Amino acid sequence: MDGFVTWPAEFAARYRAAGHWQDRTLGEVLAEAFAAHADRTALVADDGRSFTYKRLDRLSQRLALHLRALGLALYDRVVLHLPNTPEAVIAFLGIVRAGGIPIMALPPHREAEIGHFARHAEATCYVVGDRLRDIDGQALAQAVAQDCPSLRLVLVGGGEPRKGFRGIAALLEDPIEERIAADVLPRPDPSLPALLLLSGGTTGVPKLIPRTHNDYAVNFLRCAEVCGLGADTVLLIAIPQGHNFALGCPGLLGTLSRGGRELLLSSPAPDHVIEMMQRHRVTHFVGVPTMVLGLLDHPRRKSHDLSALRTVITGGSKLNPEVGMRVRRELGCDLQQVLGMAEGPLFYTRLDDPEEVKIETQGRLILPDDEFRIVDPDSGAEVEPGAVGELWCRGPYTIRGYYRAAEHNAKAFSADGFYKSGDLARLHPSGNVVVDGRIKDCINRGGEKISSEEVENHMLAHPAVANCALVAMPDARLGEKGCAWVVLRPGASLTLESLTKFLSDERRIARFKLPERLEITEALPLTNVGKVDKKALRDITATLAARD
Ligand code: OOB
Repeated sequence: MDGFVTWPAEFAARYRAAGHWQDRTLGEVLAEAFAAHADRTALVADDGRSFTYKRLDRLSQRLALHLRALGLALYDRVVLHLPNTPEAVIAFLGIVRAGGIPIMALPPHREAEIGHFARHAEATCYVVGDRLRDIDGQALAQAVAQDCPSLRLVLVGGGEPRKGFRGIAALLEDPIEERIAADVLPRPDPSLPALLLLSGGTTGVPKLIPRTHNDYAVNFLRCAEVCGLGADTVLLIAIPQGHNFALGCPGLLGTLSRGGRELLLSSPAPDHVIEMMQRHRVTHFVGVPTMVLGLLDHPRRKSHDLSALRTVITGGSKLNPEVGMRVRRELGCDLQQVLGMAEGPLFYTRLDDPEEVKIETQGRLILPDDEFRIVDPDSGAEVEPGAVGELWCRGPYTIRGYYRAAEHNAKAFSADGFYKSGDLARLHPSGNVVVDGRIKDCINRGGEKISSEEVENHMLAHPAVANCALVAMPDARLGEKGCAWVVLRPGASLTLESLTKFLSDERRIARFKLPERLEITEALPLTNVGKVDKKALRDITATLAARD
């Protein structure tokens, strides 16, 4: 497959010999779960619908057959862009079972992001929600289709499909399996990509992350084990289903692999979450630290029965240890931290780690063949144990390269194949790691990653902007938000409103990427090599934000 970087043969052999890679497709791994738990409930949604394993199996196979009949070929890329509804689960499973490769877009993505994914990967199909919060999905699809010649099929989830589009609901009602045998579905090579995740992003355009059947299967199977999931698990997902954390860490797939049940919520609003946790007797809460805080601080928490809750699994951004302590104290359940990345590496605290290790560290890698280094980012030399350095990783489920990104790959990976995370970390005496900042140029807005360079490129297109920088400013609830620093063109003026309106209406970028503060300056501070001094800007921004 062009643009896909595989593991060197000696590593592939090692990962197979150790049993991490089993040369089964995701479809085959999940078929086992569908057969073993047929009559159990696999999925419950907050719209009241619920699905047994048998029904999920039948519907996803039906959709796979329809996709095949509609012309989807083996390894065709499909942009998957649905809100958190059962259709998102069925479509994911259906695409994978048809041998297609879903690109896991996030609901807030708009023309800028979707158009880029579709063109870059030459997608042939786009699966879009009729509505994605305040976005008109079908209008978005019309705009993307105009600009992406490879796109042949648009499938719509929810609502009435507009001219030229097909509705998922109608396909799911048509029992094509009575006309066409399942053996028309091609079997993908398990060592090739099964899905494309999105990178948190530090570059001008978001990168696509190829995850193979072999690597993603061991990813979610092992996560389910590390998190202690079982047939009695009710796992709550309120972050986007297409995000790695919600999909396979352990997420939907880990839960299914154990015969458990996923409760899929359309919104992470604390009122809704707490209500659903009580009603469905949730045992595992999955969320970013902002959501954990929302739960702890909920004014009516005590009047809700959350006694089924066993574990709060949190990651995506740094958990304040104080908040971690409150989980045990106020919710009376266990806390499990995960430092995860779409590129692969997964660090989890273990359920039998000492209490302070669970609270103060972000965990350790999950497979014996996982490797990590903490290095001086300039020389690549390992730092003294306990010192802070950049975290590098390599292993059976960590990619060796982004999809179709040879130039960037040369910088993002070491010569011997370690992924350079851009995160700063140190080794804790327990053997776990502690995240201690980052060197990559991005903003972590409550777990949502914003690439500064990407937004800066869009800002530079504004006629009033001569130069600019986007940096993080501290925020009590979200951890960080974006602050734009702008040098104006002579005689020009700019307000935060006019800038965000431009980014939103003209540049069509996702709303979470919009700057939330604007500072006008005569000149941006520079480092002694002449680059914009982001550290200095972050420091000034923090001071300004603290003053308000
Ligand atoms: C998860 O994945 P991504 O790809 O959205 O973001 C990865 C980045 C990491 O490089 C790190 O900067 C940050 O998010 N991060 C954390 C963290 N977990 C992720 N920073 C501090 N503490 C943590 N616990 O965010 C992700 C993927 C799978 C599972 C969980 C999270």
